Amino acid sequence: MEEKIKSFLEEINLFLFTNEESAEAFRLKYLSKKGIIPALFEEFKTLPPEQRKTTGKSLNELKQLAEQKLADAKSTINKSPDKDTVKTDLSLPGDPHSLGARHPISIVRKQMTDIFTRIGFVVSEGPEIEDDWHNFGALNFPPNHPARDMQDTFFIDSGDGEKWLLRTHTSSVQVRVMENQQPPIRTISPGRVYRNETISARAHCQFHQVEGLYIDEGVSFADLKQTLYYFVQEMFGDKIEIRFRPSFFPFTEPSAEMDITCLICNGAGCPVCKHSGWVEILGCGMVHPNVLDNCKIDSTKYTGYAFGMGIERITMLKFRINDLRLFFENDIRFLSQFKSVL
Ligand code: 2NL
Repeated sequence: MEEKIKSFLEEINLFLFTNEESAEAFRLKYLSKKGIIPALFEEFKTLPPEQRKTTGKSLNELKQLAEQKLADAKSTINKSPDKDTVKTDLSLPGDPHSLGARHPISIVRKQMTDIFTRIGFVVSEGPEIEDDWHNFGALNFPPNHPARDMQDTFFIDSGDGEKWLLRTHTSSVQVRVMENQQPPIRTISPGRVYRNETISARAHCQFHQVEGLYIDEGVSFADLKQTLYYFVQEMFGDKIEIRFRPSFFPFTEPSAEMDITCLICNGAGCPVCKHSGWVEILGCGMVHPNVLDNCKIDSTKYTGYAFGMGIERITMLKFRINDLRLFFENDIRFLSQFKSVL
């Protein structure tokens, strides 16, 4: 029995108190009615009288130790501020919250609108669901124009007999501005637009545009060229050159497309510019008199220029992105690369 008492003595000395639960477990194991120590006292009663003196002494010592340990543990646990937890290692590093990033399209849209607002353009926005008049009619699209075809435009069946569609350009916003305001008008319209295209690396059914419109007395094509030259130099740096090629749009006359020196090869020729040294970035022209008349602006008094460009195209050139689909997949591995920008 002396042996048993000795081993329990060691066990009790080594017992680790961490919280209230462990103190209660200790009490149940050693001191409660059905615990080890009362059981030892029962066993003690069966000993022959000559052994009782020494064994009784060690057994009392064991009991006192257990009671003392429990009392000490209880007082330290009650004093500790986070008494229910295992000791916290305050030197461990914390869990960081990772920062989000702006979408590259948002970064470039902001840069583009900032460049134009600095020279007096005002940002205008409008609905993405439009009627035929604001998207096509007012903009001088003839009734049989291919853009009005199901193949090119998403039409919406509203069930109320009205013909609705998802806007195919933000010119529709500028039509609303012209209907509500007389010249001088200087506005820039950024926004999402939709076209019924098969999705690939180079085409998508949704993309973003920035369109510009300036109407006043005596506005000329020279004003258009200088404004776009200013924009390109602000956006891409002062080494960039521009060139204009004749083009056609129903809403402008004359119309042109503008190219800039290829940013990838600096004009030397590469696969991105198809070895021409130039890349197309926008369409533009002088606002067609029919468009002004449709919006109740006197086309004998006023002239204006307009332009439209895709934000995706500018972003791809700026950040050297080669697949349009990346903009709409929201893959965190792509998006987090723009954390350091802006
Ligand atoms: C392109 C071509 C263009 C316009 C947009 C415009 C707006 C009004 C009147 C006349 Cl309200 N024109 N916008 C003009 C020329 C070209 O966009 O290729 N965009 C991506």
